[in-house]
Amino acid sequence: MKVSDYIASFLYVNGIDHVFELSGGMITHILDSIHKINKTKIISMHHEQSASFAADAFGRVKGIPGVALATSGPGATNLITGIASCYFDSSPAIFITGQVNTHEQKKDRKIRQLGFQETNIIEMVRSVTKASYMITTAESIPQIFEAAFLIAIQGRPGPVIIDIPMNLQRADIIVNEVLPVKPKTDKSNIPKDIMVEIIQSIQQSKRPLILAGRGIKASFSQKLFLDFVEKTKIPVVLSLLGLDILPYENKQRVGYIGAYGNRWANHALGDCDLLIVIGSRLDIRQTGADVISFKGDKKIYHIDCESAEINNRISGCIEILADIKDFFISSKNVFAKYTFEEKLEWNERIQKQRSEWSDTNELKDIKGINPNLFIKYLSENSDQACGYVADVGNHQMWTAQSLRLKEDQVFLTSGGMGAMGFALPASIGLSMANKNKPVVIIAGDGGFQINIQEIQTIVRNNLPIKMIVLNNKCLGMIRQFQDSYFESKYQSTFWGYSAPDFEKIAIAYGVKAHTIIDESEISGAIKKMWENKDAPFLLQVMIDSHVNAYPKIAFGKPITEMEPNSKPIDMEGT
Ligand SMILES: Cc1ncc(C[n+]2csc(CCOP(=O)(O)OP(=O)(O)O)c2C)c(N)n1
Repeated sequence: MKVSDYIASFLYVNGIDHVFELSGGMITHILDSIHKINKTKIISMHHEQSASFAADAFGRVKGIPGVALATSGPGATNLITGIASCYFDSSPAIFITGQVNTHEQKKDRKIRQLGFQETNIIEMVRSVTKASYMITTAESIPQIFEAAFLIAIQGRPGPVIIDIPMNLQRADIIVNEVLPVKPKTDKSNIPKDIMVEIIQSIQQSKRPLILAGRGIKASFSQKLFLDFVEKTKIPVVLSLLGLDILPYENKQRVGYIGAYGNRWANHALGDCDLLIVIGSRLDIRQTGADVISFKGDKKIYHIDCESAEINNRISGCIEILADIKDFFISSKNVFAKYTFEEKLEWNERIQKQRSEWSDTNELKDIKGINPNLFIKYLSENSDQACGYVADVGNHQMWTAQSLRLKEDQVFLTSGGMGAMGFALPASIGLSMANKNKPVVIIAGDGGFQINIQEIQTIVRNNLPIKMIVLNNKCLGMIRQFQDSYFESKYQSTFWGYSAPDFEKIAIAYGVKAHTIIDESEISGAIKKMWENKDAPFLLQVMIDSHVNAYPKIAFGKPITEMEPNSKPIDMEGT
């Protein structure tokens, strides 16, 4: 069997029905084989970075690896941002890069390059992959693909790269049958004692809280999580990547926490006496820089599948090292015999703060459209969407603060990598992972310009992607940073920066588009956007350049002290 035919068969046998790529000489054999076998759809994009983000989104929601391919040299290096995004946000993915023929590789020679476009991609991405393979023999390929698949999905999911020289792609190997890979079924061993201890802690606590992170979705245990939450009656705060774990209407959902978290949710996090952290790594964007006040006197149970993530920044946590799904299965059995009371006073306090500090009232005296209000209205009127993808910047924070997610709607964004340019290509992966259902993107004018070329991929594939550009004519998040720390000297964010009229750009691509400048136009614009639910649409929402993302933790202070009321005591490094 030709190696490239084996690869194509491996992909479809393992349920990978879409791959994302930009062509080049060194991957032509593989593309030709995928085309010939005709089971997996090849989605040709206009930048390998986009292909990597689409694969990230696809893998994130499907739970099997998203796959992106690129040619050697610039194709491979263009994948790197997306590879790192998968690594930091725990998305299962396999990246396949073509490499020059084995006899054209420089190997140990003290030269820079031998073959045209020869680049050592494996060395470059070692620190942002779970495993990286440079293929040296054709016979090793089946074993390496099986290993890559398992590594990508098992434990904490992440990316694997396989670099395949051109001559080995066209070699022949002996394969009797290409079979699906069987994941291992090892179970984490969680001692019953610790479960009983958690139960007692919950019963004794006056102000218990759960912090839910992406680990719950990554382990596909959302349903089990719901059972856990209902059983224990504990209110839940959500991290940025955990935003879609509970629908907005769930009565135990408190809100979004962190650097730009909902004020009432950050207060709940600051004031709780018992915190159960599940699948969240307590990074600086969640806890703020003041780790001492974050820990305070509270008891923290931290459940995660990676030991190094526990007691990392926040010390004094009680470690439960387990696969999240196993934790829920085990807790279900042990917790069944116990009853839990709702902590009425605590819940009332949270609800009171929530009504006093509503997310749509944070921005005072602004000109034009209030972005929080826009996001609220958008999400209250977009039931047709299977999910939302936010890019990176202030618009991402307004979205996280104000999105009213319905049951089963997903929310994706670039968390750990924080990569501008993520939303447009990721929406393609998300829609395709959901049988081409509608997806809403929320992007800023800066990030949208990074992968704007993918409007063409949307058009060619006739995807129902609704692109919302919150156009504040500046790189808003960094412009806000310059207001805080650089006396409003707006170099490179406002000064020396520009954005086009995105409505005109969309029309040039053949996409219907519309622009609004006033709050009175919001309702009509969203109706227009959904008039044809199956077609792409671009809505440009003009936002005043000086509108900030608030509240924001006053950097260096406790999580409960937020700008604009409180001022930072330190300069953030992120
Ligand atoms: C690829 C990349 N480059 C630079 C940054 C730094 N950065 C973070 S937010 C931001 C501004 C984003 O501007 P825009 O997309 O217009 O969104 P806004 O903040 O205005 O809502 C920048 C430059 C980044 N996160 N990613």
